[in-house]
Amino acid sequence: MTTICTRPGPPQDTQVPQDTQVPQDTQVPQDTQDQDKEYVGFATLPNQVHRKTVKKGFTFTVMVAGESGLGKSTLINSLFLTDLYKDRKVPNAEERICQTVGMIKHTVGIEEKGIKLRLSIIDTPGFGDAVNNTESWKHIEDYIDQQFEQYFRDESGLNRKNIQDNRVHCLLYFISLFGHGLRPLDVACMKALHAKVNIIPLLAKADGLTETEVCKKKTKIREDIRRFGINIYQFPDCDSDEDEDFKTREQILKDSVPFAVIGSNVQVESKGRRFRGRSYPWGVVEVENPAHSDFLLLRNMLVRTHMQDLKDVTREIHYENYRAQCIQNMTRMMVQERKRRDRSLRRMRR
Ligand SMILES: Nc1nc2c(ncn2[C@@H]2O[C@H](COP(=O)(O)OP(=O)(O)OP(=O)(O)O)[C@@H](O)[C@H]2O)c(=O)[nH]1
Ligand SMILES: [Mg+2]
Repeated sequence: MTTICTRPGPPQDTQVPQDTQVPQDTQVPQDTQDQDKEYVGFATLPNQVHRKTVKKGFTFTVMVAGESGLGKSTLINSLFLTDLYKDRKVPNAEERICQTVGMIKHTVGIEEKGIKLRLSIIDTPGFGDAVNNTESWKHIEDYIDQQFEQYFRDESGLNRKNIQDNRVHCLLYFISLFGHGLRPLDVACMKALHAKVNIIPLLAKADGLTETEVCKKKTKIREDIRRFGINIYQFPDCDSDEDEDFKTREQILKDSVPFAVIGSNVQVESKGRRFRGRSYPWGVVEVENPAHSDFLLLRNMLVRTHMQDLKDVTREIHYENYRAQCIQNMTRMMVQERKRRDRSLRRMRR
């Protein structure tokens, strides 16, 4: 077998300098010596991978989409505990028009226990307000495509080191609580995007519904998703050797789709506690109370349990499809170009 790629320089970490070798008189217990004989050492590979990836840091990009006024901006603000709109002022009519066509990308660098995460959140103007809503999601589709295109270009370029991954890993799709299941616009939009991005459907403003209504709406939305052949993000199946606790948690997650969410930008005070919530004349709703909404389930899933899987599916399925399509188009163009050249050569010879 020939080695294609080698790293320059001597393998520093394989040579133990004389002075750092274990002194002969140091007593190493017999069972440790036996173990050392049995192990080659590749069991440390996960540690090596861990160290390397931690050094590089992580990136994750979330995007929101859905009809206007469903609480997209409010929810992403609540989700990542950052007041992204601290200096938000009530926009005048002119600014409102700007807002509806503009896409806003917020990037926050977060560090937790030495792990760095560059989190990008893309807020999009809601659609459905216009007289003609045909393809009102086009700006979202274009944005996703542009990120794939940029990545494909960077990856095919000469310098492939330090490529910035701006691909959209997840699209939180907001569904109105007022509809009976999915509206035609939701179906059209989700079908236009489902092959490009991981769609996670959300039932917006769940505080406007009773518990039974939430259950009924969820069932209807799930039925519609199946009926219209929409491919939303599929949670990975559990391995048979996973513990029961893990399997139960995963099942709860799967059964909760679409996640019923509540957003709020303010802290409310009730019974001596301060929390992110919404205050009404008849009581308060807590954004992070599992009895009130699936907000915590969603945040845990995005940040704690499924971030890597969302990235893997983006890379292995959505981006691969895009890449294959690009290569196919390029090949087709090259063949056409060659045929055209051959034809003109033949004409010249005649
Ligand atoms: N009842 C209720 N109201 C909410 C909730 N989330 C947001 N709102 C309110 O709904 C209104 C619209 O919220 P936004 O977050 O601006 O909605 P949006 O989807 O970003 O709207 P566009 O940017 O126009 O698409 C605001 O008055 C929010 O306070 C919620 O969970 N429940
Ligand atoms: Mg908004």
